[in-house]
Amino acid sequence: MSRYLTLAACQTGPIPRSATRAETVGRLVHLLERAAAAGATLAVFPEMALTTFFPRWALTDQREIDAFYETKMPSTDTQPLFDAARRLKIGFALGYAELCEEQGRVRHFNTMDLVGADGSLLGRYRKMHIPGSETEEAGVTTHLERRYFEPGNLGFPVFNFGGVRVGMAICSDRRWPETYRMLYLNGAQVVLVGYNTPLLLEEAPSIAHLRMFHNHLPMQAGAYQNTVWVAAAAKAGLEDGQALIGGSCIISPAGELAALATSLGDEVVIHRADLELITACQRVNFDFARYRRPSEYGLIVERAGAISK
Ligand code: CDV
Repeated sequence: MSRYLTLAACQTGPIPRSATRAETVGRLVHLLERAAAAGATLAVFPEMALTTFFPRWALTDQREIDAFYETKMPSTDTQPLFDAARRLKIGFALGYAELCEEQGRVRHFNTMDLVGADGSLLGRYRKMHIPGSETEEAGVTTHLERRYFEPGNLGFPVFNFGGVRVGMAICSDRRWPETYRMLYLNGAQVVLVGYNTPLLLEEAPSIAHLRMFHNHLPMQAGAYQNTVWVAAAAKAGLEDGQALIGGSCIISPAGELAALATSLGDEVVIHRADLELITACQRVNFDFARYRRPSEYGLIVERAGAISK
């Protein structure tokens, strides 16, 4: 295994509802070309990178809703991305809305696929932490992911990408420490994250200015506390009337922001990740097998929320 892996976080600007899949895939191929030209061999695209972030709307027409989902990966529309990976010798992780049939029923997942540098499908992750609600609440900015997706059912898998162990996480997943710990314990060295984070959501006005801080804080903590590299790609800018935060980045196992987006548009954020830094960080603070106390952590899997007295 080589000591270095050059990572690319391929941020996109808004993907309007009016864009065709072919147009959007064309933009993603262009980003992949820029990433490969800069020396990257593994890239990550945002959550739901093929469509507008439709869970901002309470849609009711099932045909209209189903048009946002992919039923096949690759499809005729997405095949150019897989061809580009093979041509450019660069792998990628792609977030999209997945519609499939499992256990005799139709399922909807918020999914990310990992594709190898030969264009083959290496693995799949389905978002675990589905935020928001199913229906609109009066006076509240809506985030209706629970209307459109069920929680993932594939665990926190880690895949072999040319000798490097890679896991994935999708948007809200990045705020939960369990995500990184599960991926770390499954052997991850690199965690690829895709996200769509609205700039404004209902929360205490006194902390509204901390949106970008709260974007990076859990990813930096997750990287540091689990000694993994994190590459995170945002959808950014004003998409169909809603401002998305951006801030795509690459974070080292020391928790440092190694590279950061400077725009709210299509942009490639690159960093040559030193995989040896993982061992160095483990040496200083995190000899996990020696110091962790799994026998004392039972509550973490027994309870979802704290008990109220
Ligand atoms: N797409 C997301 O999962 N968004 C969530 C919030 C803002 C609802 C996020 O953590 O960014």
